[in-house]
This record gives sequence, structure tokens and C-alpha cells, in this order.
Amino acid sequence: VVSGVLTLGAEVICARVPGLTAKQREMCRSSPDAMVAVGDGVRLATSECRHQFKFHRWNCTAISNPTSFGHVVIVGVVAGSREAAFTYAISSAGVAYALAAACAKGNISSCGCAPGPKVKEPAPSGWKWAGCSVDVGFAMRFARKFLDARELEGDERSLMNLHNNKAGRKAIKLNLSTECKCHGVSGSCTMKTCWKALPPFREIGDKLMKKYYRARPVALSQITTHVTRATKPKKHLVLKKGKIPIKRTPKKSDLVFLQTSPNYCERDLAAGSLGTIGRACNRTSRGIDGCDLMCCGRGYNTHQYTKTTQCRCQFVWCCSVNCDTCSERTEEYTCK
Ligand SMILES: *[C@@H]1O[C@H](CO)[C@@H](O)[C@H](O)[C@H]1NC(C)=O
Ligand SMILES: *[C@@H]1O[C@H](CO)[C@@H](O)[C@H](O)[C@H]1NC(C)=O
Ligand SMILES: *[C@@H]1O[C@H](CO)[C@@H](O)[C@H](O)[C@H]1NC(C)=O
Ligand SMILES: CC(=O)N[C@H]1CO[C@H](CO)[C@@H](O)[C@@H]1O
Repeated sequence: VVSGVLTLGAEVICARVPGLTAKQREMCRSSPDAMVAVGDGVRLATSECRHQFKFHRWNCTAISNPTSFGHVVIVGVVAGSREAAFTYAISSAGVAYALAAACAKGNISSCGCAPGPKVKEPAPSGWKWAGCSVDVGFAMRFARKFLDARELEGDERSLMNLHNNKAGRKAIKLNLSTECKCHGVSGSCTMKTCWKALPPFREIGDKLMKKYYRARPVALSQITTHVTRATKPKKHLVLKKGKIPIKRTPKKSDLVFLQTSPNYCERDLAAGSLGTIGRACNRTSRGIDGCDLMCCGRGYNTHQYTKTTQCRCQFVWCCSVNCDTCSERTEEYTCK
């Protein structure tokens, strides 16, 4: 009876989640506990993306459609851009990460701990793999099935999204940290047990940001390698040298994009650009956060205001603190 009620609950909840494909709805019904983690993963990814792009013209806003659960909707030319590549990679990494974390916590019935690292790594002498290592297997599989279920078109854009989804998952799998605990007489550490743990998600964000800067341009392969009549020629992405596609496939862990990005200076919603009017900028910085680059040469507005704070605080025996009130003139700059 209880499981009947739970199933009914999942049925109702999964029917209500907007924008799921048939396959995703099916996965939702069969693993409602994993769906909670998928939602956590999407939130984690969104906030990490905002953090990483806080000082960029494109700041990760408004491309992720909140009504479409676990899926990023990117419109216009931006859909083939390296920003889209980052968005897909970080989302898939976030979902895989949250699933792996939920498995380790015992929050998902169909997964738990692994006895050691997934990729066999010999433990240095005196060590032993023990305890609860993250079971990335389930998380990778579920994230792949769930997010890749979107990419049905088989065109160059869906191949790009699939590639970047995979690069995001790889970033989790390849960046697990090793944690250890010492055993032995009074902490002598004659014996160590170690397990694989998830690093802070910030580290994954930083790694993927490096990959964003080094993202590779790709094109749909024009060469149809001929196979037997029964199997269709397989479409795939190849690297480009300048504008020319070459016969090399991109590395699985690299991010790939199809189109060069717009400069994101002007508001053009059809192209997927919000523009930078009203964005805060730094008057003295020469970087992308500086007013020159952020405002695309349009200039900036200066807002002056007075900030009052408590200052010159002194401890008075015993026991109070006396402070003065200081006011300080501050300036803020926003793009015209
Ligand atoms: C596990 O579930 C508990 C209770 O629902 C929740 O508070 C916690 O955040 C979950 N942990 C993870 C890592 O998903
Ligand atoms: C991102 O940019 C948009 C449009 O320029 C702006 O409205 C929004 O406040 C910015 N978000 C953050 C978190 O800075
Ligand atoms: C502005 O940029 C300068 C130079 O890069 C930096 O030292 C300063 O901390 C920045 N100011 C703010 C408010 O971020
Ligand atoms: C330290 C480490 O293992 N770094 C790896 C993190 O993941 C990327 C793939 O996204 C690898 O290229 C790094 O070697």
C-alpha cells in the first residue's frame, strides 16, 4: 500500500513537472528520489555559472528557462556558441555531481557507495581503499540518460550539446579527490584508509571555466565514411582549422562550439543577447569587468552615495564596545 501511494505521488509529481520529454517522464516515474537530485544539480549549476560569469558581458542570465526542468533553453545564434557549450557542460556536471552526492548520502534507493575508485588506482603502500567512495557509475548513467534524452534531432547542434554534456560529466569523474584517515597508535598513521570524494563544486566550475577559454571550434563532418548498407553513415563533429574542417575529432573532455559568439554588447533577444546597459563595471580595471570593455565604449554613469559604517570601535572594560559612525563617499559605475 505504501509503495502504491508513493508511486501515485511520483505519478502526480512527474506529470506536473513542465517540459519533460516522454523518456524523461518515464525516468521521473521510476526514480522520483533521483529527480530531487536532478533539481538540486540544476540549481547548483546555475549558481556556479552566475558566479563564473559575474564580471563578463554575458553573465549567464536568462538563457536557462526555469519552466523547463533540468534543461537549458538557449535561443538564437548564441545556441551554438562557447557560452552555450559552458552552460550544457556545467548543467550536466551539476546533475551528475548532485546525483553522486545524493547516492553517497543514501538518498537514492538504487545507488550507494563504491568500495574504491571506479578507475582502478593502486593504493600506495600502507594505504587501503575503504569506506564510502563516491559511486559515480549510477550518477553518470542517470545524468547521461536524463539530459541526453533531449537531444533527439541528430543535427550539428544536438551533437554539440551531447559532446558538451559528456565533457561536463567527465569533469566530475576525472576530478574526484582522495580523502584519507589515519589509523595507528596515537595517530602514528601506520595505516591509512582512503576513499574517493567529491571535490567542492567550485573546483569543477573553475576547471570547466578553463575549458571554456580553450573551447574548440567544430563543424559537422562532411565526409560520409561508407559502411555497410544496413548502417547509416554516422554524423559526427570534427575540429576546424581556421574555417576549414579537418579530419580530427575533438577530445572528449574539451568543450566544443559551432559559432563564434556575438559581442553581447547590444540587447538582441532573438540572438540571445541581453546587452550590457545598466551593468555594474569597474572604472579602473582594464579587464572585461572594466567600464571600457563592459560598456562597449558607450560610456558609464557614476552614482555617488554615502556609506555609513561603524568604525574606530573600542573595547571598554568590561564589557562593551563603543564605536563611532563613519561616513564614506563611494561611487558606483553602470554602463550607459
Ligand atoms: C539527502 O536528503 C536529505 C533529506 O531529504 C536532504 O536534507 C539532504 O540535502 C540530501 N542530501 C543530498 C546530498 O542530496
Ligand atoms: C546580468 O545581466 C543582466 C542584463 O544585462 C542584468 O539584468 C542582471 O542583473 C545581471 N545579473 C547579475 C547577477 O549580475
Ligand atoms: C577594480 O579593478 C581594480 C584593478 O583590477 C581592482 O584592484 C579593484 O579591486 C576593483 N574594484 C572592485 C570594486 O572590484
Ligand atoms: C586533477 C584532475 O584530475 N584534473 C582533471 C579534471 O577534469 C578534466 C576533464 O574535464 C581533466 O582534463 C583534468 O585532468
